[in-house]
Amino acid sequence: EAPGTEQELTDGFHLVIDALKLNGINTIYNVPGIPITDLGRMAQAAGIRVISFRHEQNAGYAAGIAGYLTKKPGVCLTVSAPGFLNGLTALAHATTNCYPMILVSGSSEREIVDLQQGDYEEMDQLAIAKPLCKAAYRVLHAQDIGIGFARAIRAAVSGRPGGVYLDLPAKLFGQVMSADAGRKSLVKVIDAAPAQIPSPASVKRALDVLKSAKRPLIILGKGAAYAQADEEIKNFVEKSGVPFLPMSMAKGLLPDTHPQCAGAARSTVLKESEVVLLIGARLNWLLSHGKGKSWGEAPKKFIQVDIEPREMDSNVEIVAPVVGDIGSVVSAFNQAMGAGWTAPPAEWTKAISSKREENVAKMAPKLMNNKSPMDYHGALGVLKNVIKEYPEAILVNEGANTLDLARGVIDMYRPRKRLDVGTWGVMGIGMGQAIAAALETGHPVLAVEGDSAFGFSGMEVETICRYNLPICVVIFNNDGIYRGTDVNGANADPATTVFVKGARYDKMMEAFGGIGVNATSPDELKRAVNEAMKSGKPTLINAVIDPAAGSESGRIGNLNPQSVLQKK
Ligand code: OXT
Ligand code: ADP
Ligand code: MG
Repeated sequence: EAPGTEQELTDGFHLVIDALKLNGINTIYNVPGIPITDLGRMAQAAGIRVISFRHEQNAGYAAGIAGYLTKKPGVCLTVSAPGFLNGLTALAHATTNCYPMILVSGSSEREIVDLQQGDYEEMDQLAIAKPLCKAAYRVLHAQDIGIGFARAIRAAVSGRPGGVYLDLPAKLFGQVMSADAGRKSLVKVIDAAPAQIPSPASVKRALDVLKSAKRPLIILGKGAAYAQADEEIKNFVEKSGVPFLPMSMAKGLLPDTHPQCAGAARSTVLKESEVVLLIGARLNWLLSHGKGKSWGEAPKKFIQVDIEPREMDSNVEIVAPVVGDIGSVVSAFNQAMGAGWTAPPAEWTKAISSKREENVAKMAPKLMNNKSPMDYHGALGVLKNVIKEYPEAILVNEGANTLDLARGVIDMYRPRKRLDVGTWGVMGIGMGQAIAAALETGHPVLAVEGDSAFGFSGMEVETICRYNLPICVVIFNNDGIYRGTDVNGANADPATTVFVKGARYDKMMEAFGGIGVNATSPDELKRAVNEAMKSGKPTLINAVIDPAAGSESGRIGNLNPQSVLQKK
């Protein structure tokens, strides 16, 4: 180049930021450090929201649920080896749950890592990430940043969504190239998640099977909620007249109070149904793999709608597989049904309604008790009314008893308002998911947390206060995991499942300037939550629950292996 002619330059830092912005990614969930601290600063300066957490796992859970809520990949940014590994659990979780997410991690010198010469935070991150996510890529040259991000975005959201790992070695960020060539190297991903239209034959086969059923059932899973085809799904369910059972995170896709909702008659519909249409729900452990005692004696026929062809016949035979995206499939159903659809026999729908009414009536008085210390039902009765009053609020929920009982008690009214532990039943999603939900939707968040569950991400209450988010955390404090009453007969150590008795989690929130409340009765709880929902101020309520109230593993105690030798 001739001396004196100044060429406009760009570098790896700026190309990463430009690639994100070009593709409409406006938020990064991160923990700063070498080599990505400046990337975070520059991204913030360029107008991207950079949310800094206290631990990468929580940033990762935030990114995953942001992906679920928005259908755009949530981005988590971490440092090398330990930061990467901290984020990796969340990436695996996103993949397991079909949430689109990209984990972007800085990494050490390739040459030194490959020769294993002991670099700062040395680790072959790409190799480690690969088996735990949907796709993993490394970018070595600044001119490939554009294509690297395009691949990552498309891999995360197309087909069955999932987690993608993107490895960015430290050296990449400082690499310089001409700004013009840099701009040209960027890729705007066109139609990142193309519609996948089902074959007309598969649609007809599915409707024929459904129509022929005397006792049909629709099961809605979180794939159906993710699809954002809310109107189409509602129209289809209502037009069909078929009872529906929402999986945990599909609650609210249609209101739990909808006359066709069979959520409160779960055992009955699983046992007695004859044809089951799965929409965005897998026949995994949560549905007892589609067989065995919970499915009863009556022979079943399964129809399944899913974007992933390999999901079909994964556990039992699927007589009518429909492969496509849920929006396209359900609108094809709606069109093909025409006007002449007859509702299922009243005998079936009435049997379900009466079972449902029976269960609801059985539960109602438990929800009204004003015991102190509280039991689960007394406290949940209050929270049920809060969500009824604020149906736009997002409910985040984890724990064992705290999870299982809240799922049953708290009715949901709108789609994608219930966010919980997902397919793995993982503790630790709480604060990350609450923070992302507040940021991505602008709605208030109510996080209902077991005291153990909360502990996995509790330090993020500082993050909640720092960003002044409208999050109300209610901790069901029963002094331990499942219960606070276990005793160790062998030595002076506490039993493995119990915590410090009478702990005051509310003080943690006060330490960072938020509002802390200790609530010992349903009345106190009600006052505190209502105040939090009204004020929108970061709030943590320590709800004192009877330590004897819970049961081992909540409703899944049957999954614990038993020892015949164990001395009781
Ligand atoms: O029809 P029937 O008669 O059967 O009745 C059903 C419904 O019809 C009825 N129902 C209703 N009745 C009336 N009204 C209404 N509105 C209504 N709605 C429903 O109620 C019953 C039950 O309905 P449900 O819930 O739908 O059905 P069911 O049979 O339970 O469904 C089966 C499942 C499997 C689908 C369901 O149970 C489910 O989704 N379960 C998920 C369970 C789960 O994921 N649990 C979390 C993991 S447990 C555990 O391993 C824990 N750990 C270990 C650990 C984990 N997980 N992660 C990590 C990273 N490390 C370690 C730990 C540490 S839990 C845990 C901490 C626990 O302690 P905490 O302090 O946090 O919590 P507490 O227990 O509170 O102390
Ligand atoms: P749940 O836990 O609620 O039962 P799962 O996570 O088991 O739900 O199942 C979700 C399913 O939805 C997955 O099999 C996934 O492939 C599918 N899925 C996700 N998004 C879509 C979509 N847009 N169209 C079709 N299927 C989808
Ligand atoms: Mg507990």
